[in-house]
Amino acid sequence: MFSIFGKSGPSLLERLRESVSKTRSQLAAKVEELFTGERRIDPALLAKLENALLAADLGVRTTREILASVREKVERNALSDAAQLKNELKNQLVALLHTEVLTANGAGEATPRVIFVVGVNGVGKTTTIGKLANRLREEGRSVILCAADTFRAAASEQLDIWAERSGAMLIKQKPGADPAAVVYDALAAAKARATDAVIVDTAGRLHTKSNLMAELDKMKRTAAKLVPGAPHDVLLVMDATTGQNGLQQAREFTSVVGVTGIVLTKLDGTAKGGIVVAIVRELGLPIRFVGVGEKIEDLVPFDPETFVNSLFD
Ligand SMILES: Nc1nc2c(ncn2[C@@H]2O[C@H](COP(=O)(O)OP(=O)(O)O)[C@@H](O)[C@H]2O)c(=O)[nH]1
Ligand SMILES: [Mg+2]
Repeated sequence: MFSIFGKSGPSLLERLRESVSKTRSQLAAKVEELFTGERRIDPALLAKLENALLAADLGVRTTREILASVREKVERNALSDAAQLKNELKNQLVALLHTEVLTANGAGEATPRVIFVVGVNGVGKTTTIGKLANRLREEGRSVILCAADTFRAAASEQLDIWAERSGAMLIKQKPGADPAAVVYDALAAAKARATDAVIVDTAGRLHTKSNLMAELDKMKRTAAKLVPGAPHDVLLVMDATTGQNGLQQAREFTSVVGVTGIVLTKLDGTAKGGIVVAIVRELGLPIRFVGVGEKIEDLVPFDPETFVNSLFD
């Protein structure tokens, strides 16, 4: 099994906690008084709670559903004071975030494990690949990075830097090459060398959306021909700072490329960390990792309990 996808230790949980500090202080400023003491739950308190959740970018639908359920519990006296309200809110959020992985494809033992990384330009794909490669290398895995973003020359140069930093091997072709051909080369090399993992960087230009999606499809088919069941993971990278706008772009990808999980980057740079809930809710996909900075170690496995506790405590 690849333990990088598994549970993480206390220091990483602490880093996840740090990454939502902006969201936490914004939420706290709005809801602290709501949750303290034995304040009774009244309509004014609920209205404040609603505003705070919306401001944190939980999304209209989720906020409405949470509020409706809270109101219903208040009416039948199942909830009365603020402390209970806080617990109820946490439980609901944790439950919402526990989305099971949709594509169970037995990837645990596949060699090489083939990981596609997709998403629009600038969200942090290449950086995330470097961080992922580094985690795998720290586990003692051999890694090939595949420069299948052949659209810009700078893309493979950037990936090359991450390959060097993480101790991974880079497979690339000339700018403008067919991305599927680079995938072919990378997987052939991985098979020949019994490499543990191949991480594929992809182009993210949206203005040629239908081409992009056709290209991704071809890359997937090529991968499957060389390695049964590949790609085992298709990670969609999303930028937390784009908020709800990112969701529409994400849907374009999920509808075409069969995304298996989300990496949410730049969580360190936003006070709207509630987008985590909106993403899981709207896309029905698990968040696998969050990006908490620009450095190689700034990638943390996502954990619902830690995330929710970090938001409120
Ligand atoms: N603060 C912060 N910046 C990030 C994170 N991930 C990526 N970035 C920055 O986002 C910018 C775009 O990243 P890049 O990997 O080139 O995106 P790509 O176009 O999707 O490949 C770079 O300046 C990265 O340093 C993160 O988790 N936190
Ligand atoms: Mg890139």
